[in-house]
Amino acid sequence: MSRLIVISNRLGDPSKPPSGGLAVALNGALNALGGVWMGWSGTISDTAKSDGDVHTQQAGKVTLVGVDMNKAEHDGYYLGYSNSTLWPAFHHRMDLVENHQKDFDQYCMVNRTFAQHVAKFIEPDDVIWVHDYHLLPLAQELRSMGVTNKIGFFLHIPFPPSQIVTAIPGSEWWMEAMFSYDLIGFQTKADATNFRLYAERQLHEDIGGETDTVTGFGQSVRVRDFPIGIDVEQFRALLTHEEAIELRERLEVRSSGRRWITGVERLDYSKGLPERLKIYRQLLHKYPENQGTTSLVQIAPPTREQVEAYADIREELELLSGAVNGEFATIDWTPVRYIHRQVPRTRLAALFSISRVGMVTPLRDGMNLVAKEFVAVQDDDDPGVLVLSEFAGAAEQMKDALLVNPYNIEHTADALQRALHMPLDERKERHASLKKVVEEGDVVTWCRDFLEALQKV
Ligand code: GDG
Repeated sequence: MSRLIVISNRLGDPSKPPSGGLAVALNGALNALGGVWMGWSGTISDTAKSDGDVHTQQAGKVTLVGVDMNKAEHDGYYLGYSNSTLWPAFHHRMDLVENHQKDFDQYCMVNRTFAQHVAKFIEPDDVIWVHDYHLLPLAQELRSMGVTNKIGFFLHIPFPPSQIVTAIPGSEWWMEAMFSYDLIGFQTKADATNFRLYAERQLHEDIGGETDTVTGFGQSVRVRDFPIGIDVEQFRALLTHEEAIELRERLEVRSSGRRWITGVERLDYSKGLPERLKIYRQLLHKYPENQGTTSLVQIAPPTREQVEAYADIREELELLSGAVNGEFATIDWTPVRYIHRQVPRTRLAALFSISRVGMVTPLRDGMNLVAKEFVAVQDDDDPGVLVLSEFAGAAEQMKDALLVNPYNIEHTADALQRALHMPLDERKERHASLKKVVEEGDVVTWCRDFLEALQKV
């Protein structure tokens, strides 16, 4: 079996146990196969050389390679082109896209630097797995250095329709570069189709029938959906931690006769947070029986605060949650509990498990793992209901959630009302089907399927 080389924007901290499912799955595959994980160390150092300072550390069969960045690189590659150009555009927010040549130049340079560093560790039989939009052109850089190994790429965020792709400054360059991969994995069939249609519409290629192979720029790449999952057992096990047990007990006492609607996501404009508060406000207006009995708990930890669009969304959310509370709160009932801090995972699991509704209503999302985490910890005998945006990748698999269009405030408020008052039999039936999807498509399966497909190319 070949060794595995993983390259992602951020290298996990090996001194801490991996918290997310992705780190668990990648660590699992790396430990089984041996290999290298390379990414940004998390350090911004003004003394970092323009070609990056590199630190290596051995953890069993895995070599961890952390690359430092200087401020110009971090600003241009990470805050700039990755998160102010690609992220908004891939989430259909062309109004937020910034276009700065210096950001694009840093993006190209950092990708080249990453390729130069990782090339030193690559052995002839290794397979290489590159992650996410920060590193779209990495394979082409490696090919130009003579690397002939199999290289796969997985995109964690949505892949937009071709008209959006062509509107992104720099896209013709990295679209061509993407054809240097052997395999590209997307979250959904819809994303994979968008990629194929780009080849047909922009490159005038014949994409033929049901084949996974897409041709462009004289090269061919395999393209398929690999929906990511969670580590189901690890997430469920959080409920046995003392902190989770204690929180559940406290919430259960407080919530006798009350219902919780829960939302958890980074404070990102793609997650539809202002719309969620408007939907909840509409629920309280249209169905006043929920006043005094139903609360929305919204956890939204800060993210990418140096990017301007994120400061704007924070302000909007604070105004809206204040307004809903001002309008509806009573002395002994708070409608919205808005927490703008990171909450420990044990507490998240406990909160999901006592919630009547999981409200996962992004305006656009690659997959959305919160939807799967919510389902994983429901009580089979009295499960909560998942209200899920049709614009989350997860909607392609989780068809027994209540699927909603979060832009339609009125209809989504109706769906929320339906979820809050759904009879037990229907809740159980929907939950059983969703649980099967989550268990059968866990993160270990995702990782194995991708690597098997890459080996076979
Ligand atoms: C990208 C794509 C795709 C959230 N708040 C807290 C916290 N979280 C955890 C959640 C979940 C994770 O962060 C978020 O994952 P998502 O999938 O929901 O979203 P993104 O961060 O945008 O991830 C996405 C994913 O990549 C994987 O491919 O699904 O579409 O955008 O695990 O529980 N965790 C803790 N405290 C919090 O306050 N501890």
